[in-house]
Parts: sequence; C-alpha cells; structure tokens
Amino acid sequence: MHNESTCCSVSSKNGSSSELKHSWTLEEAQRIYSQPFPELIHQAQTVHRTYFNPNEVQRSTLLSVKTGGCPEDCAYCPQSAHYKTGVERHGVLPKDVVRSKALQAKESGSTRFCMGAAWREVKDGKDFDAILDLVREVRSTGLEVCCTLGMLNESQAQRLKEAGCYAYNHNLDTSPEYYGEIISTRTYQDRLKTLQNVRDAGMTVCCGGIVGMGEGINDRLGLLVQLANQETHPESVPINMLVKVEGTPLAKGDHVDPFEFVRMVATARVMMPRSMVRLSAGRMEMSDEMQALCFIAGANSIFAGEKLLTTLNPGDDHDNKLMQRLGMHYREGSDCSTDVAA
Ligand code: SAM
Ligand code: DTB
Ligand code: SF4
Repeated sequence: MHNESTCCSVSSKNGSSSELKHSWTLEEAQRIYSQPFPELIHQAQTVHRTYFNPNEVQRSTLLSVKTGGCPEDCAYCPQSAHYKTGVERHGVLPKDVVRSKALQAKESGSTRFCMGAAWREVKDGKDFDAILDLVREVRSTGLEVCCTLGMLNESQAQRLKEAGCYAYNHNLDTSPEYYGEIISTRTYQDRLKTLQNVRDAGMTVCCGGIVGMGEGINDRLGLLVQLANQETHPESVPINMLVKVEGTPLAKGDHVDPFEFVRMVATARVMMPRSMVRLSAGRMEMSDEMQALCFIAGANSIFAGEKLLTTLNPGDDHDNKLMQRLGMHYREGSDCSTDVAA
C-alpha cells in the first residue's frame, strides 16, 4: 500500500529499494503483533536482514553523570525525588572520571557512550556548561556520544549538537492514553516538543519505551505507532523491560511474559526497519534464550557493562560469553560521520 505522502523510498545496504512507512494504524500494528509466533519472527528476521547484519550487535555504555533527586514523578524511576529508593545523589561528575569510564567502555568494545542526568529539563548555566565539556571530552575519544538530560529547548539542542553530541535519548515510554498513569509532572506533548528540537538541531533521535508498567498490549502498540509515525523514524528505539525498584510505585508490577516482550521487539523491527532496536533495561531478568530470541526478532543493540544508570546489568563476562555461544559479534565502528582521533 504505497502512499506518496507518507512513505519514502530508501536504499538498503544491499542495493535494493524499500519503503519506510509513517502512517501506521493501531490495527496494522495489531495484525503484525498477533500473527502466529513463527510467522512474526520470520517477518521480523526477513526485514532485519534487508538492512542489517543479523549476527551483529552494537554495544552502548551508559553512565549516570548526575544522579538522583529528580523533581519528576515517573512511577518507574529510582531517581525521582518523590520516592525513597536508596539511590545516592551526586552532582555532575568531573571530567577525568567520565573520560576514564569512556575509555574503559571503548576498550571493552562499546562504540556509543550515553550520559544520563536525572533532570526534568536542562537549565542554562554551570551544570549545562559542564555537560557540554563532557560531551567534547567523550567525543575526543572517538566514541559516538549520546545524552539523555530531560527536556531541551532549541538553543540547548543546538549547543549540544555543536559540542559533538550525536544522539539524544528522550523516551515516550508508553501510549499517549496510558502516559498520565505513569507521569503527572509533564505531558506527552512536552516530550514531542523536545524530540522536535533534537531533530531540528540535527542530532539523531533515540526514543522508545518501557514494557511492564501495567499497560495493555494496545498501549505498547500505541507507543510503536507514535514512534513509527514520526516524520523520521527514531534512529534508535530502546525497548526497556521495567526494572522493578523497591520504593517506586511500580515495585510490585506484574511479570512480563517473555513471548509478549519478543513480539514487541519483532513488531518494532517490522514497523521501523532501518532503526537500531535496543534491548535495553531489564536484561538481568531475561534468560539467555529470551535475549537470543530478541536478537532473532531484530534487536541489534544492547546497553553493556555492569550498570545501567543506577541498576545492575549483566556485565561484560556474561555478555561476551553469550555472544560467543550464539556465534554473534559486536559491531565495530560507529555511525558518526566525523571521525576524531582517539
Ligand atoms: N531524566 C531524563 C529523562 O527522563 O528523559 C533522562 C534519564 S531517564 C532515567 C531515561 C529513561 O530510562 C527513561 O525515559 C525511562 O524510559 C528509562 N527508565 C528509567 N527507570 C527505568 C526502570 N526502572 N526500568 C526501565 N526503564 C527505566
Ligand atoms: C533507555 O531507554 N534506557 C536506558 C537509557 N535509555 C538511558 C536507561 C535505563 C535505566 C534503568 C534504570 C536505572 O538503571 O536507573
Ligand atoms: Fe527524572 Fe528521568 Fe527519572 Fe523521570 S525518568 S524521574 S525525568 S530521571
């Protein structure tokens, strides 16, 4: 179903031409999602192979450069000041600490380094200047730089881009209908505005959500419809499984069915064929077999290292062994066009 106004022609890496669609309906997403599992996996894997090496996974390392005490009330988040979670607060980390973490990440095979701050929004001044300095420092190691700092205005997005920030992570988290159940201190529209500012500044967009917050399947698919109907698909789509943190309102959330999670990954792959689909938070609770199914369903990136922002992650020994057992490998090199000497 080609629609001139909502599709764009792209060339795949193997030279054939395909279309990215930006006019998805919930019904179409439901049809993809609810196919028999083998059909869905076959479709997702077929799409995946058109654009990516199916044996390759990109590693991104996260670092919380400003932790805790956030004024927002995101019900999932251990860093919200509204909840007592035991997360230790700290201000913006010094440059030498961040540089050494970035070098370690590079050494262990990561090509992207994502710095997170527990802020509602960026405020101009000393702290933002310090972040810009960190961006320049990490960029000088040759790593692809990503930031996730909360809401940004146009000029802040521009300054980040100029400092060398390649990608900005800002999640929509769930459907517009369910959003109010999870966060009351900002709106979906606020998030969309920041995403537009990121685009306008010329950074790539990393935007996804969380599975396991009590939402229904239609909320999960509603999120995918929102993402896939953006004028440009987010270059990176993190799919998180809720990390249940004691003290947050979602600490006692329901168990996520692994097949439902894999279906979500596969549906994201089919709807956004050229995007990196990131298997993000929640891997501590996933079996190796579940992660393997996610890769087969089209996930092609992980957050690597012992820690996400404040919670635990499987770590290099485990991940390296998993890659080896699956005969898969980490992707080398980055999408960043301007190379900087290490
Ligand atoms: N404060 C900024 C913001 O909210 O955009 C940046 C940091 S925030 C921690 C980044 C993302 O982490 C959130 O948008 C959310 O999707 C994800 N996240 C936070 N806590 C999580 C949890 N317990 N489980 C899974 N994902 C989580
Ligand atoms: C994303 O979607 N997931 C990452 C990254 N983007 C910034 C963060 C996950 C955080 C999990 C909870 C924590 O460790 O604090
Ligand atoms: Fe703050 Fe981000 Fe956590 Fe929400 S997700 S409480 S904005 S750090």
